[in-house]
Amino acid sequence: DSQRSAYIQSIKQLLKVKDAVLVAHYYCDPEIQALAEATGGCVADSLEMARFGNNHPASTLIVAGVRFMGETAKILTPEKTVIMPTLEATCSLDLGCPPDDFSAFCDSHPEHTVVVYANTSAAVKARADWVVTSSIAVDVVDYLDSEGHKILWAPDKHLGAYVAKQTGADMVLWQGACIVHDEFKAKALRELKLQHPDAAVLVHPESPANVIELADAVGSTSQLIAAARDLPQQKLIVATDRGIFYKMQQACPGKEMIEAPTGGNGATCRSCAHCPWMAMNGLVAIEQALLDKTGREVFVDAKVREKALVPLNRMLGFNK
Ligand code: CIZ
Ligand code: SF4
Repeated sequence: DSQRSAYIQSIKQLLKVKDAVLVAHYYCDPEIQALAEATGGCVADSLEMARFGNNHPASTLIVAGVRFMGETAKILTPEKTVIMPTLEATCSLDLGCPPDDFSAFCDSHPEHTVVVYANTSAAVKARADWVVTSSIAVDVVDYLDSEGHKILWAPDKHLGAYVAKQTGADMVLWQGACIVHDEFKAKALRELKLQHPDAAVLVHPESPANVIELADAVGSTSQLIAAARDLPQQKLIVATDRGIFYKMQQACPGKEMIEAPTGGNGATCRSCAHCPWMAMNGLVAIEQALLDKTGREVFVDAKVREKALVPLNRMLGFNK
């Protein structure tokens, strides 16, 4: 409608005036992803968002995603102004891994190499030897295992269990979960597969193990988009945040996409799987952030930044 297009016009103008670029995650609402694309920004997973922000010449980054993504951007490019549509956009994995408790957990496993998922606070990253995203978790752990490391993994227990299974590495796991992916249900998915025997099942590894077992492809958001394009099936059942359908449909426009079921009673819940924090990145909030960054700018303590930069740079420099 006309109000939405007025916001879009205003944001386009403000991005130019403020020398800013919009970096959006795949789980943001489709109109935000479209706006990032239309304005020379990017739509990506957290690893590529970090790379893009790092390499882009704009002096201000608007990070449409969740808090840890803004923090990562600030850690990597402290000279830039990093703004988020709202600093309230957090993540259940980050919330479920408080730095002090995590540090005590590390202290109780002194012989372990600490590998943390990108979905953590800067303070947790500062305590880690490695940061990984789901797109490189298996490769990094496989490499560390081959070098003889025992691994302490945090915070996502499902992703940790999946990585341990794939690599055979010796891993102790923090017991965190993503409130979105933890809701996918194996029983209902099995029933949905029976209704659509010709469909391929795509699952993000933050989902429970019994859901992952039913998958034809398991991977990070960018890996699932590639699998959607490359698999021969014309029908796809997808277990991850529904925001991903925007890029998935671009990657394979002819294919039919079905949301994997959440909730226990066998009912396919349409549009349940959407991160409430990703959903906070709306047009109004983006415009406000560009007009007045007060209370929306990301800062990271200098000492924390210096420590967190080490495992983050390992992640960015890792080539399997
Ligand atoms: O679930 C998330 O927040 C993901 C998949 C983040 C990422 O690595 O892009
Ligand atoms: Fe965190 Fe899950 Fe939301 Fe991703 S989808 S930001 S892991 S709560």
